[in-house]
Amino acid sequence: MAMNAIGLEHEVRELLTRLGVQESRYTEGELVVRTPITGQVIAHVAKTSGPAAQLAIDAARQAFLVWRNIPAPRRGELVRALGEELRAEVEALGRLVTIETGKLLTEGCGEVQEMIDICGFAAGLSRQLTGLTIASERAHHRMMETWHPLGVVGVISAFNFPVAVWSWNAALALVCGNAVVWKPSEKAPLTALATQALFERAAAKVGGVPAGLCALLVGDAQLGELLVDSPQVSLVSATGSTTMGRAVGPRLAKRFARSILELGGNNAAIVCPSADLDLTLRGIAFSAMGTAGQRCTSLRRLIVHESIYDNMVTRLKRVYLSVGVGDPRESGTLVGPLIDARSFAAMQSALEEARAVGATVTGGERVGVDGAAEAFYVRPALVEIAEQAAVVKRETFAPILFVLKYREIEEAIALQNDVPQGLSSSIFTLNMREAERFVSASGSDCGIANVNIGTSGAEIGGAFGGEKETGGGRESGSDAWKQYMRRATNTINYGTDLPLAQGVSFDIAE
Ligand code: UN1
Repeated sequence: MAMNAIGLEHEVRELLTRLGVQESRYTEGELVVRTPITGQVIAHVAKTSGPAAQLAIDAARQAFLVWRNIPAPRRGELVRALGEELRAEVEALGRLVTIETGKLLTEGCGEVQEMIDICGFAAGLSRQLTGLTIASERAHHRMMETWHPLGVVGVISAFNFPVAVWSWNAALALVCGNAVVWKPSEKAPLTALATQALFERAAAKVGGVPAGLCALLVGDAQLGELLVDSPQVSLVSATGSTTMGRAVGPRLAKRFARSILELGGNNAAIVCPSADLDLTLRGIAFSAMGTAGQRCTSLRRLIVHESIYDNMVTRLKRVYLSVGVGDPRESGTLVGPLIDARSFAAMQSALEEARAVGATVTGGERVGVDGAAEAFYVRPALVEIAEQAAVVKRETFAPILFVLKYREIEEAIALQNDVPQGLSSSIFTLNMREAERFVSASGSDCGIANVNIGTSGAEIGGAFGGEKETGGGRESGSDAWKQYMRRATNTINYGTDLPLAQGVSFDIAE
């Protein structure tokens, strides 16, 4: 396949200009940005220095002191305006996401749609930040809960959803009255610069937004550490590997700061004898091969009933051997490139490890693409394996699908749960007992448990996150907003007496 490599750097310039990013921000810097589509350099971004990052955190704190007193529905107007800017630029920002991460154009635009959706959700939420009233045991007393902004919210995001994850956090944090300081992945600073520019555009249109309310720190892990250790940052929401979470979590706990951790996933789907196999095949294909297996929700393990195993595996092999691998901008492509050489090496070493324990691997080899010698394209790998060996229990951020066989549903659920991670899971069945069992207390132990859809591609309306080594955080919809606020319990005495709770008497003589 021929590829127009020369045009990419020029296109990036055009997109960034259109999205409002100043040229000097991406031409004069020490951070070298490559596109995984060809492996070529497309920009040089200036890193934020330590002192500049500290100033940004200080400014965010000052902005918070103003922002917290602005009524929430008015704060919602800023988020609505951000959603409008994003809506106007879905194509441009979506294309930039594709160039920077290598995901398909439909997925790049889908990511921006996810941002628009959460802005809509948060704008509505800005009029629904409600609290409870609670029956008091004392006469002429009222108890209630009030929710208040926290302060500065730090967001650390990964390369694979370079902008949507920021928006899940920022949209909620902003309507809740917080300031936001964002440290994106070093591999994806361009989409972050563009998103920041769209935010500034929205803020200018709405007016009255304190300077420094949303800040962007571009650079390496040290800037993330600054957010983690800064006493001015009340909550850090971090997305990335379990290794990163192990470093970040205890440091935040040490200073009693809040954390939302979205770490590794090792998501499985169970395919039962009654499953609609055509639908199942499509569900598996999207979750396992979509985004080249580089979603935290990607399907990594398939647990198939022995009665349909051969049929399922034969059909899957056909799909794996014929799926279009190549330039994510081309319409025939379903699997784009891996992010970089390290990711390719990790995939190859996982496949080696699987072979060493007797697994049969279909696919997995590097695919040559014309004009992209420095890029890493792979055929997705289907790996038949007898047991859930160590390599299966680890998250390898690449398109590897391990296939296991089961006999009894209990055994399948036990296999599904027998990994350290707990993000997403699915069951494909038309048997309501199996489906209900799977979503019950003794079923899947994950934060997401689906029936007859794959493990990836969650909507923003639900709370997003997982259990065990996935970190336990929840972002996005439902009541995830509560994590971005502090709760106060208020007891108000509107009577003339002072009764004490629990019937305690404490009468003083004057
Ligand atoms: C991620 O991979 O970090 O459910 C997030 C999904 C997307 C989000 C993935 N909505 O696949």
